[in-house]
Amino acid sequence: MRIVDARVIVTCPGRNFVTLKIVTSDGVTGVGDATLNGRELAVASYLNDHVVPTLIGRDASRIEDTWQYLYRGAYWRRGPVTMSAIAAVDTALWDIKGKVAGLPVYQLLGGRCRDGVTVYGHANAETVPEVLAEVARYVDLGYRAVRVQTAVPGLPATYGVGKDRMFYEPADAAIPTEATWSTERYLVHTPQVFAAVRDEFGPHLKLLHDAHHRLTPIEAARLGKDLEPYRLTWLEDPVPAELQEGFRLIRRHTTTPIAVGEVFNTIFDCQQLITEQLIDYVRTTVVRAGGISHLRRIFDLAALHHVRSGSHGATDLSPVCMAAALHVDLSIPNFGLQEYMRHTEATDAVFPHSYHFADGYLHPGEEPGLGVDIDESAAARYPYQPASLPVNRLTDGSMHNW
Ligand code: KDG
Ligand code: MG
Repeated sequence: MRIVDARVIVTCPGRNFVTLKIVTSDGVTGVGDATLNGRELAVASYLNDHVVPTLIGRDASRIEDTWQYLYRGAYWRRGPVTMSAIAAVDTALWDIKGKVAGLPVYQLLGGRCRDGVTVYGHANAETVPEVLAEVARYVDLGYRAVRVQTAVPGLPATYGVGKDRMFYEPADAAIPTEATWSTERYLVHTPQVFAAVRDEFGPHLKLLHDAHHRLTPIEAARLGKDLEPYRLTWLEDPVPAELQEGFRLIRRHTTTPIAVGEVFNTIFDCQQLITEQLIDYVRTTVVRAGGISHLRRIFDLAALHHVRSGSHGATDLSPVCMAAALHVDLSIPNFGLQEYMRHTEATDAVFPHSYHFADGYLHPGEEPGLGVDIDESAAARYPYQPASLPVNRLTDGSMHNW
């Protein structure tokens, strides 16, 4: 079974997505997500110019060998562009393998470890009373876990708080918009938000919060300590993770669990964090971390060290990535939580899928392969639109992390 065609499809049904569709000599097709928010065309070019020509004629059943070929063969290892491109090929080949076997991919990965995949949604709003109403909306929908973000009083706009309620999308302009940040204001405000949410919803709802890489280790330690009474399931991305040793300092001061990893692209980005047990959840996902094959390696290493998965599932990861993530989530022993930001109706129509939400869980469905596809004629109706993620400045104008 040879690869006879590989097409890179860029579409913008509300936001940009890059999808690879591989076709075999038997007419079986497989899809992989290659979307890298704000840098979509870089991955499309990497695939079109450097990967697709090497795929034609290759044996579609050799997933690991193809992964090694693309990883070692690039010479320039790692990085989000390379690893998103490799992820797309790997995911599409797992999809094909499942279809050929007549089995959903989670069965090829060892079968179910659980009945469903627990997901968390995003409650975000300007004020505390408004965010309480948003959390209530998710609880009413059946969610068992909710991420909570509010505006910080005194700042014009804050990460995680969008115009739309269910469909937060930060990539909002061709040239990045500029946000303003004050760590001092944020550190005072955030514990008050969680005090109110815990008070309203009691001890059992899982609560999460994303600091989005904005703190220093000692500031993160302070926030973790101040949040301890509200028993968060995790505090996400407290500091930028280039300096992995920084997490030792956070750990020394707080029992608030730490989640990191949506920007990681290989096992080497989280090796120290995992093996030194500096984190509790690793948030890598299929498209960012080299596909199903490499993500499984990360989660296996994590399992040895009592670290659980918490895969990224923002709207900039396509339904193809979400479907693939669910097959992994269902089949690993150390699953923690899966992020689930809903896609718009237009996106769902371009990517018909069998996964579905029920009672706080996502289920990948029982279709052979991943159970997701791209409707190419629907995709063609939504041409690429340039869109960038914002940048962030402190109140004195200095550049900060967004
Ligand atoms: O493209 C960037 C988004 O995926 C990111 O801002 C979302 O941090 C995020 C999250 O946890 O979903
Ligand atoms: Mg995040």
